[in-house]
Amino acid sequence: MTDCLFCKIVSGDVPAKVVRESARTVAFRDINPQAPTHVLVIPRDHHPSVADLAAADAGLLAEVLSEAHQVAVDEGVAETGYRVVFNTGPQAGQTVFHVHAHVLGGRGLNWPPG
Ligand code: D5M
Repeated sequence: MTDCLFCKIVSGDVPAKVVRESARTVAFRDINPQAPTHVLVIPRDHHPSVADLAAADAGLLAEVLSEAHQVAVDEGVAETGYRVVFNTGPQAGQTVFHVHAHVLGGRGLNWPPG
């Protein structure tokens, strides 16, 4: 999609600190980090939300989750613990409507989240 911020990161038109790539996914540092590790994992293809991705391509959703775990390993937070979050819809705080997994770690994370 031409007016999608994360599609522009995939195409290289908007710069990002990419930490990991696969044929179908890109992982990059969140511009407003909420934890010492805060990386976003996205599919290269445009899907607005995790619900849309699950319906359209469950295999790609599994790959996004696998890449999220590999980010945690690469960042050294897999052993201590990390969180993978898909904000879905405005009330959950989704602001960018290209599905993205937040990978958060490197500090204690409260539950329930705000
Ligand atoms: O999360 C959207 C996230 O996207 C939010 O944590 C900020 C991040 N963001 C926004 N613009 C950029 C750029 N240009 N680079 C990296 N990260 C970015 P949501 O769950 O939709 O609220």
